[in-house]
Amino acid sequence: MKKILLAAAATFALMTGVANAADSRLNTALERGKLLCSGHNGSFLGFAEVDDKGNWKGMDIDLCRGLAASLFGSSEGNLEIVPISWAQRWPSLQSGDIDVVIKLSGWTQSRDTELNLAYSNPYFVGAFHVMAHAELEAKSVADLDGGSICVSAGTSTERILAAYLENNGIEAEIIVFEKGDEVKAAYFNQRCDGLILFSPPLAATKATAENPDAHVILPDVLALEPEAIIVPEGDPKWLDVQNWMLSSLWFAEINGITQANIDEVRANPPSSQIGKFLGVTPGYGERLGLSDDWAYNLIKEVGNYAEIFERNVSGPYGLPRAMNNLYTNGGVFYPLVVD
Ligand SMILES: N[C@@H](CCC(=O)N[C@@H](CS)C(=O)NCC(=O)O)C(=O)O
Repeated sequence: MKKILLAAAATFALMTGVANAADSRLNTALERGKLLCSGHNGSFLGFAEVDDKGNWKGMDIDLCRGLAASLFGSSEGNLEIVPISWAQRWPSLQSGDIDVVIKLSGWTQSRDTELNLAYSNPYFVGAFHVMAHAELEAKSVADLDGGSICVSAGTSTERILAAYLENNGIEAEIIVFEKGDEVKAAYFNQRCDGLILFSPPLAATKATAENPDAHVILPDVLALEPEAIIVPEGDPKWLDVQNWMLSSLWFAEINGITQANIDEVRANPPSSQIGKFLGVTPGYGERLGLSDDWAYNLIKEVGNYAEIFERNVSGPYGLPRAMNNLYTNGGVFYPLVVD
């Protein structure tokens, strides 16, 4: 009887994707002693860029590094960036080839429901725009009617483009490629009249083009997309770690805690709340299954949210914080309550 009950419980857990604490991917990563985090198949400017020696950088990579530091104290020797395409994100996560998807991934209903994925609070909100060859003199996406637009396969961008064209009665051919580099090369080789990208990589693509003035970013906002960290559904412990990591980046920013001053702040915390946040007094880590000084290790490794944004996005590509600012500066982000 007991056996049958156990088997039934296991089947239920499989069907619903409910994991107990022991099967959490948090434990899998801790036991392995290494975090397996999503990379990109090529360079995705601002978020996951790789050089010819295989060194990664970018905002998503910093979040991977920060997560590894939160788990292990430092990312050094404890992080593997696994290069995957956009389309490989979900199979790689489900198979365990990666522990987490941190790859500028949009929260869409089909992914949320049909693919059994769970989303953190968004960490980036961005707009989709189309860039066109200036010689076409297009003033909006409607002026590309009868033409073509290039897009990456297996992305929400592909669906957003199709919906926008349909909703606005614009007849443009959608040409898809698997790799971001192919999409951009096709556009630059005049295979398509327009190129749709998320605004940060689009700004970067224009800025680094051979002749930036030969391209115009059209003003239409095709959609806004909130980007979140994604874990398998039914693993609340692992999801909690993602949410508290993101929150800690905003908590540090709002309290003026930076990579440079964190040791000073920790030596003399200005409040008991900040003392707890930095692990001077216990509590902030234990409840998550982490060490109490995990947030200290996180900020020490990558800095606060503003520092990550400046290092990867606004510094190199000039993209303003805009709605990705803290609410105190007119943006949409805020930390959760540290108590
Ligand atoms: N947010 C998208 C993924 C990002 C995306 O759509 N990337 C597109 C538009 S920025 C692309 O073509 N990226 C260029 C590249 O892969 O280099 C999703 O969740 O599916």
